[in-house]
Amino acid sequence: MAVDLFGQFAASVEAGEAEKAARMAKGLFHDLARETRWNPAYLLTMLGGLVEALTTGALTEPSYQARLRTYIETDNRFNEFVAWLTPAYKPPQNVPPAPGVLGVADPAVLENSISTLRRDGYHLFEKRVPDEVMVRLESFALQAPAKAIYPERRPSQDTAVDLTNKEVDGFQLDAQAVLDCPDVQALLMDPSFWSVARSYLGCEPVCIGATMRWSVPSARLPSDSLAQFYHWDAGWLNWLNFFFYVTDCPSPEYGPHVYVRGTHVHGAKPAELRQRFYARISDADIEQIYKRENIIPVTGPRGSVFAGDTRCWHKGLHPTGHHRLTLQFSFVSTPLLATRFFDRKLLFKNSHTEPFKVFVRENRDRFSPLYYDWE
Ligand SMILES: O=C(O)CCC(=O)C(=O)O
Ligand SMILES: [Fe+2]
Repeated sequence: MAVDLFGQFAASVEAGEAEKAARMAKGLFHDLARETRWNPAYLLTMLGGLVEALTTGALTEPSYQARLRTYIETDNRFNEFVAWLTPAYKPPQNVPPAPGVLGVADPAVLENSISTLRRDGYHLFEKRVPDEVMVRLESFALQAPAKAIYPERRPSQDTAVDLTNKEVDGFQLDAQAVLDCPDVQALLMDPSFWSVARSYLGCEPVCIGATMRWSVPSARLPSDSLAQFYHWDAGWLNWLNFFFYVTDCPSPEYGPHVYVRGTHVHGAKPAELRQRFYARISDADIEQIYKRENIIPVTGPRGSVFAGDTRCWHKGLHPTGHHRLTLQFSFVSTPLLATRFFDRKLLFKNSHTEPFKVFVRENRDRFSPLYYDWE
């Protein structure tokens, strides 16, 4: 694979992209040199991690840390460089446009969503998932196995979802139960999410999973475990998330997702914040650096869908008045050098719907064996 990648890389250089490649490589090496003072330990552990991931599918803690540091210390240039290389060995499938729930068979709709994503890092789609699907997902999420998320320092615990429980900040639904839900399977087959992810990532995307979470209102401080402080995600090389509001989220008391527009790219995060490494950042720090009009809460009725490159600063606002239920799909350009999303592989089961099983079998590359297995 490495040889093939090199061949493809050389071909794209020959195809006249040499100047761009050189510019990107120069920027990357410049940042690496400045930030790491060429500390060979980082670079070697990272390369070792890549070889390890390629051969065993595993990513050890030191290689994960090295990859994370390279991401931060090059202020995203490393990831941008890999993103540029990825289509050479994982070209996007040439799939005929299909509308799906986002209606992106219309090229103007697809182009608009991609250009907004590139500029802002986020895009809220005009089309919504039909109400009846969200109603079913909500009832599923009220009785599905879940872990309660407690305020800091109290470990989470397997419990039934109880939105009246005043001690909890939220519930994380069991990932396997989420995949077992036929409505989730139907949405995972919907071509519009794949189209948007494919166009944004420029390669054939891999879906690493679906998560569902309740956030529960309280007068307490925001929850770190529920990502209610500003942060950027860092688990993968390049990715795109889709968020669905399964319950209404019309205003701040419902705890909408908030992002800082345009902060997914190189140069958008000041060194002073990056140097805190992978820390949660206070509202005051963000508000001091970024203009108010660029700090965007995403509000909308049940069924709203938005895509986000969560390299942007973002958080879920802590709800003070109403609970909120979200479904999230994560698509990555490559699962290589990625953190495992869940503590175990998710299983495709015989009990899953027939169309979903066919979809998975026909699209094996979209569901990496690093993340999934058959029962
Ligand atoms: O719940 C939200 O709106 C934010 C979730 C998030 O940022 C995360 O899980 O990393
Ligand atoms: Fe996040």
